[in-house]
Amino acid sequence: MKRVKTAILLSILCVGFGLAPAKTSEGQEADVSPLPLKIERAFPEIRPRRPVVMTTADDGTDRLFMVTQQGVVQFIPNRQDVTEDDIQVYLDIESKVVYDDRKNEEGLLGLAFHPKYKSNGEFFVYYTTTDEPLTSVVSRFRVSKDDPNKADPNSEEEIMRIKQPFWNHNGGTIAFGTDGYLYIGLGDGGAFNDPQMNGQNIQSLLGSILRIDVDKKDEGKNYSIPKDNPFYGHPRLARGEIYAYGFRNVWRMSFDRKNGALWAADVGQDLWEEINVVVSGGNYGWNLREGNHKFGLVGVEAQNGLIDPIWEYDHKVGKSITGGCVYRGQLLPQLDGYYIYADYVSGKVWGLKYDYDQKRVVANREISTASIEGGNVPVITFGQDHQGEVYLSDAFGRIFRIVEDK
Ligand SMILES: [Ca+2]
Repeated sequence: MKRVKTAILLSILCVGFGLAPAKTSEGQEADVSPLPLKIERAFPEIRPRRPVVMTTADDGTDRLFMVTQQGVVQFIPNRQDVTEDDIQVYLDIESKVVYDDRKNEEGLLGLAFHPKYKSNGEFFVYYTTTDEPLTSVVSRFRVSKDDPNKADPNSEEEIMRIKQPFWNHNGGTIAFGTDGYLYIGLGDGGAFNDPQMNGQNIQSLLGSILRIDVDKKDEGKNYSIPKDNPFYGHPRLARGEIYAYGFRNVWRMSFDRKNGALWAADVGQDLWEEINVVVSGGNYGWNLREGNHKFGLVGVEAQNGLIDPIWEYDHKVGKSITGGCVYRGQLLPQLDGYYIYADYVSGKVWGLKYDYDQKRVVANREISTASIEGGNVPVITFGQDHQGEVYLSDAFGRIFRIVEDK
């Protein structure tokens, strides 16, 4: 009852200040006033093809690496005045990668530099290969021995192959946690409703986030399964690689640089887009739940064992979430701790603040896209540079940054 009264009071206060209160389906109240920030073009002279990853090698050089979904890893010096002539090709595997504009969930989808890249020269990619049948590959490559600006194209070592039943829902984010392990986000395999029930099947890698050690090799594998993985040591019951499961198609996950928390945005099917803070062994509900709601004929009400998202929005707000990262940069201290995300279809961008201790969202505030031609931005990914400054890119190859809205 107290909670209801507080909610009513907050609603009145918000209306009083001209703000509409926002609620998740669990009744949380959050500050939804717009952030006094806006999106503007970054690196305005360049327009790479579908830049689905933007990241740093964290090797002391201030290069911003960009992955084209078609299969090329490029970098630019991290200066706003760069031109097309400044773009350098680091690795070109386009001939190995399947990509088709009509099937735009395939391609070179992930890139992660080893935390010790500066000394070992290793980096990792995730791509859908041209091999039949449909397959995703996670591979290790190395920088060339005599040129720090080129990868050695012959250094590929496949870490893992994952068979894909359908062309869509390939996930594809790979990222190193602060624990030094490689995390791999996999979709449910595709089609509608997760027909193979991969999300809830812990004997299938699909529909899961994996956690592997790429510095060691178990017998018969090119990687090792960390002993503290939640399903370690029970190969007949579950795949030891699984860190968390119950996902439909995580489109972008990232680690909070301050505390190592893993954030994953899961793209919804019918009604709800969701944001999760992921813990070891967690079951995030798909395909029994979509957002905070029962899904499908066999869906279930919330219960122990299924973890609902920390935030959701419905398909009146947007139809396909693009997850970003928690801002820990220097240029915008007022944005510190906000998780930046977007919706690909509605073209809106938000900053969401989560209280890790209280486990509740305290703010979900829009960041203006009004100054961008067209007024909305079909964001396909987010990235961070060496300093933690955040970049966004859209399907047209435009790259953006966040600045004060003066
Ligand atoms: Ca979920």
